[in-house]
Amino acid sequence: MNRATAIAHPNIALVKYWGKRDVEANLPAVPSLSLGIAEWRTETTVTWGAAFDRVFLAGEPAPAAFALRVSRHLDRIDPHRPRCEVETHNDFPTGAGLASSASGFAALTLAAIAASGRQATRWELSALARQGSGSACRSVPGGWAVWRDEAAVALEVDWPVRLVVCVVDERPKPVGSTEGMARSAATSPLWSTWLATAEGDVEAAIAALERRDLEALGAICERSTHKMFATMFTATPPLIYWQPVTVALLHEVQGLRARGIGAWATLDAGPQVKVLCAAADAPTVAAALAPLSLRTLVASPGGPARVVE
Ligand code: 2P0
Repeated sequence: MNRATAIAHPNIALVKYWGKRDVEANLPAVPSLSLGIAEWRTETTVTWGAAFDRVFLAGEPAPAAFALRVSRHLDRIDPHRPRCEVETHNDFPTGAGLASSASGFAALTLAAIAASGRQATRWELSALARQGSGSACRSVPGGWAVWRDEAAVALEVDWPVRLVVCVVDERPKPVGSTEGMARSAATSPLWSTWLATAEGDVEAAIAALERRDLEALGAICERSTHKMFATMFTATPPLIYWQPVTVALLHEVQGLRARGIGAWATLDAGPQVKVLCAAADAPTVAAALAPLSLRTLVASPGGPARVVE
């Protein structure tokens, strides 16, 4: 088979990845823990052996920078590869802090390995995906995933929580994550605290998951998020990914908690707010946040990346 299609879901970190201990190898400075999103996906087809290297994004020739990142990733998978054609499609906004590079590099890795006729373990696939984009390694196992160093592994936890995703601005972010985390690491006075406390957050999150303690998990999730943003706000020049409505949504989440509804917010390198809650509370949480958002989606845990044809 020299053509294969793979699907991967984006993931949202509850304990955040922000910073690299090795830029060249793309190894993380901190461990992270994430949850896949079943309702969104990237579908990628790779033809291994074509007249030219060509990359299509949503049916159109991809922008040059995007195509170059894809070609470089294929080179990593096989430095002696033939020219390849890649077609990729996201059913959610690209590059707006909604984890499109996570599902994108996970799907590309699986499709390319399958199209090239090679075999790889899930761990090897995750480690390869990481080299394309760090968070992509967590989209390979999907579900609840922990990424500590070279690759991410699944936590065997069946717990149908929900993430209410509030989209507030679909424009691409002004500063990409890779550049943003390098700036935080180089200039934020809070960086050493961020590094020193991350492992404790992951361990506490795993313990909360094991006892299905949503309140504890939610508190850790908000703490990790705000510590990450503290390193952004205190960078030089400061990184401000939030919009006014982002702050309004954070207040609304606190208001929900004050009314006894378990809801905890997280954000990525963008203005969108994602709210962790129990499945039974998701309609109430979504109804409270929808008036402030462009769109809301109630997301449930997504599975692993997989080859579909
Ligand atoms: C995360 N983010 O844990 C964190 C939280 C954004 C904020 O992973 O440089 O695109 O390609 O490894 O994976 C976004 O960063 O960065 C990200 P690279 P990536 O989800």
